[in-house]
Amino acid sequence: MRLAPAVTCLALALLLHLPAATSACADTPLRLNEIMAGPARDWDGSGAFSSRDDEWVEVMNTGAAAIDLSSFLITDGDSIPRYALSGALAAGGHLVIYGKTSYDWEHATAHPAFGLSLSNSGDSVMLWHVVGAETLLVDSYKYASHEAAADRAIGRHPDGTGDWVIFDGLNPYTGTAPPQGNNCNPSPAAPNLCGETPTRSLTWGSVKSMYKSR
Ligand SMILES: [Ca+2]
Ligand SMILES: [Ca+2]
Repeated sequence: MRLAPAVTCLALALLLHLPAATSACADTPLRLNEIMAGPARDWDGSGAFSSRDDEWVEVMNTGAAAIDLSSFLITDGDSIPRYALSGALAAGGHLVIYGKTSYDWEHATAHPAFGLSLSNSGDSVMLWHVVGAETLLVDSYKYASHEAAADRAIGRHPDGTGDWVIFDGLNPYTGTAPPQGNNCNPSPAAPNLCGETPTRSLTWGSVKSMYKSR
């Protein structure tokens, strides 16, 4: 069953361990856009595969202006902070947080250090916005185990705004449980495309800025 967004925000906010959570949803164009919970290759380009470090979560600025990311947090289903974003994200921009980035942040900030901690048997990813004394839920996605199989990403399609589908080009899903796969490849730090022509071209400068957060 899919809950209405307002109900989802209320239910999840009540579970939050962070101080002063509220039942409201934040008004920001930043969205969760793609999730790799079951990596089976070296996604972060470190030269080695790690089931912890090579997990990733992609966020997208779906708005028309740049966003200051300094008050956004990512948690998994247990609501423990896994990463606090920083810097800015251009209009239409995509940013990937790898498990290694999360692990390093957890170490530096004295949080339990497990990386993004995305369970392969199903979990949730939540994006929060700290506004004054309140911590508002911006976006969340709960996935099942078939969405977290090896090298399958779950992402919005169309990019930024669509429903969640499995980008399963690297490991096709043949079962019947929703969501289904689209046989397209995961796209960390790039638009979630599947057959369509990119609507905007990336400059080399914008590509470099996306990877600065690694
Ligand atoms: Ca790696
Ligand atoms: Ca993507």
